[in-house]
Amino acid sequence: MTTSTEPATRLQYESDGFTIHSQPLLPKAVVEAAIEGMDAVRAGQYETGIPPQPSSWNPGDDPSKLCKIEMPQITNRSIMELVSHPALGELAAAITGASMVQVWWVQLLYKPPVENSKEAIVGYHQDRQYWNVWDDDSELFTAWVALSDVRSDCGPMNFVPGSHRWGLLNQGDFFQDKKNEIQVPEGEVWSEVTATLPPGGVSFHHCLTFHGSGPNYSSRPRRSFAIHLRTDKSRPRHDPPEGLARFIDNPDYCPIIFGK
Ligand SMILES: O=C(O)CCC(=O)C(=O)O
Repeated sequence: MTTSTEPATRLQYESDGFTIHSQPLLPKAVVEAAIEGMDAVRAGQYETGIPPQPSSWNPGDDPSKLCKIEMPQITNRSIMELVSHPALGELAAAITGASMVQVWWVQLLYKPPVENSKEAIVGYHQDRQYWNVWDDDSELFTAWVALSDVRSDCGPMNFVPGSHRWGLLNQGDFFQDKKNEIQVPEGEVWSEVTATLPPGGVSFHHCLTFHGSGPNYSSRPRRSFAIHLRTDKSRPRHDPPEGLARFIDNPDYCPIIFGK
């Protein structure tokens, strides 16, 4: 895909550490099928016969908690179709200038409305603090695809512009709000940009960009997939790859969505 917005999008990603594609990128039918897939996985129905990877939320768990299920694409074909959609690969490559883009891990995220819970938040963190299985300087980033209309009242993600240049601070926590403990480097400023997205819209963020999200005050669930991507400029720390990188040699789990 070549659009006139590409250079601006790449520049924004490089300068801010994220970019928000607020027009639907993925076709409605793909999104709707993936919503059905999401509901099936949440109910413990595994179309391929393969369960997801061990997760912090399992079918039958408290519906008021943030539902985070690891590697849902291996259990459901419609989810695999969404995460491996060529439009995603092409935009990811345009943003990074990469010659290869691979999906290496996926998380299903379902944030219930606040009437059920105030605990369903994502604390500010840098993804890289959880990704030590990759060599330093590996090019790693995330495509966050909305399946529902993620408006400002739905607990959308917030990004801290420029924080991808602060290095790995190893502060913050996905599961708890520790924002007040994060020490902003001298001379830098903490500001937040909210990523509202329509169904099928996508944001991309660098692995060092601080991000988090608050409660969902709307009456609808916030539905999304965090699709963790790598480029040709990345290398696992171990041989064979370990931890979250352990499936990268299996294209049925980790499809290459751009290049070879
Ligand atoms: O869904 C959220 O609010 C945060 C997701 C996240 O941390 C990520 O995509 O890296």
